[in-house]
Amino acid sequence: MFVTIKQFQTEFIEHATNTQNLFNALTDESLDQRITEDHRSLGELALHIIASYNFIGLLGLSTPTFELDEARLSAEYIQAEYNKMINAVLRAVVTEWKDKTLKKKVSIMGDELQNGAALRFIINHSIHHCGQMTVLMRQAGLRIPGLYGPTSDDWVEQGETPPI
Ligand code: NI
Repeated sequence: MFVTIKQFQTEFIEHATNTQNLFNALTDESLDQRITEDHRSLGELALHIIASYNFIGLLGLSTPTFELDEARLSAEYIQAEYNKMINAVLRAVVTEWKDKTLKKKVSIMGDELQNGAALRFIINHSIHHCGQMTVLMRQAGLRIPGLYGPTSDDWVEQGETPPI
């Protein structure tokens, strides 16, 4: 769990920057990419990541609630909504909480956890779905930016042979 706001801020900015790069590689045509009809499409995974930040509101922070506007759905809409949400989350945590707030316990859907652990959970959850997105992005033929390590596209672009 996070014990200081600074610690959260540093990691959140790194994660949000990586994820924004990933979302920026999406195209309108790729949003319906899916493995089977029973699983989320690439666009649905991205929207799920944005909507998962609605959870932050349950911690008492004044963050916006994301609601999908079907009529505006596009890669550009997803990229802009993600950007809006992460900036709001970062601003809220940094301005509304102190280090000691991270130790306070909060009850979420029957589970009691500390705020610092809840923030850790929300980032881990996003990483989990980003990994799923990269598989669908590969299937859709997109150029995949590195997240927590280089993708094979990064290696090739640097003139290297991707390791097996
Ligand atoms: Ni999820």
